[in-house]
Amino acid sequence: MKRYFGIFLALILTVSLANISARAEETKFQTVKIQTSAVCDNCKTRIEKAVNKLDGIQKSDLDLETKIITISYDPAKVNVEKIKTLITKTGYDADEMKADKKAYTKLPSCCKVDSE
Ligand SMILES: [Cu+2]
Repeated sequence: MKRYFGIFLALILTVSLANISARAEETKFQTVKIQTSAVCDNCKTRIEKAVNKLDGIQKSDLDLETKIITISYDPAKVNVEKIKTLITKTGYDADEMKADKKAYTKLPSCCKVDSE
């Protein structure tokens, strides 16, 4: 009987520990919304891919209707400034930061805001 009680205790302990770490994982991440200059699906994929490569990014999703990208990130590993800089280096505006000119010229013509 004593042995079963021990197993029972161990089980409870395991379950509650798993719960605590799951909660810690959730609160670890912060969310930021950044206005970009994405035009099409291509842009969406390109920006999300670039952002997801950064260390500390949990997930990112760009809404093409508003051109706003919503990003969950770990503030201990990455900051908003870094994320915005990366987006500009990919060729797109990020809030008040303008797209890197060189990167922008490399974009396919369908992805340019002022497609001449
Ligand atoms: Cu595009």
